[in-house]
Amino acid sequence: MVEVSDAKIRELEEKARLLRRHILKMTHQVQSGHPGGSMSACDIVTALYFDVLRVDPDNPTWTDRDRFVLSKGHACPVLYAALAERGFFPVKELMTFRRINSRLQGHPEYGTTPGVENAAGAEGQGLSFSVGLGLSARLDRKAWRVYCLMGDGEQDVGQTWEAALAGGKYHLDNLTAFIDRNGIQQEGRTEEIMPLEPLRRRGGASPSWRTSCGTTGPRPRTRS
Ligand SMILES: Cc1ncc(C[n+]2csc(CCOP(=O)(O)OP(=O)(O)O)c2C)c(N)n1
Ligand SMILES: [Mg+2]
Repeated sequence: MVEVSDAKIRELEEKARLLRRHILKMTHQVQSGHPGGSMSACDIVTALYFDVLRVDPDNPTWTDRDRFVLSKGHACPVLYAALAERGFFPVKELMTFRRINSRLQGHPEYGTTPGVENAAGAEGQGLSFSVGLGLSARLDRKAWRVYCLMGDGEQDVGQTWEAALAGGKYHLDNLTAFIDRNGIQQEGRTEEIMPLEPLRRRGGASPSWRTSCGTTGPRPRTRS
């Protein structure tokens, strides 16, 4: 268990608020995109980019960087907002989101946007990609880690379970996977469309995965 100070938590909460503001502005100005799935992932992405990931905005392709794989690519506004605030490109570029010729397209493209590690849009592929990355780090005897963020509706894609089985089989202790359990997918509540519970017991589909559940979300600002 990693200890995080109260001051750091307050700093991260403030940063997450800032990212949420960016997400609203980006999707509102173009009247397009997925603000909901971006908002629900905001605390996870904030914690990763501002406390956990070893990345270098001045050298986005640094060989030894940690890799963040956004499997639910439609939530890229949160990724772009985090990358901009972390210094990978100018914050003002966020307002080009989903515009023609922008580097910030509606689904992330590898090689187009500094800091983006995978192409995504068709749900269900990110964990397989992450397993491959984890295996390659191990083969190269590298210490970098892989963090993969998936949606809960995305668990309906069978490929995620195949990837989880493979990750378990190979005991990939350099891979951390998140499922953003916001309870909703495009056409309704996850439990109505394809029930997932008990999700925790199914976690990783293999006993080799250590699983834990947490709650995220903005807390009301306290006056001091
Ligand atoms: C294979 C595939 N099928 C359908 C879609 C269309 N789609 C875009 S967003 C979305 C809902 C995803 O729900 P979830 O994974 O729970 O994401 P979140 O709630 O975090 O936005 C769907 C079905 C897609 N992108 N890929
Ligand atoms: Mg969802």
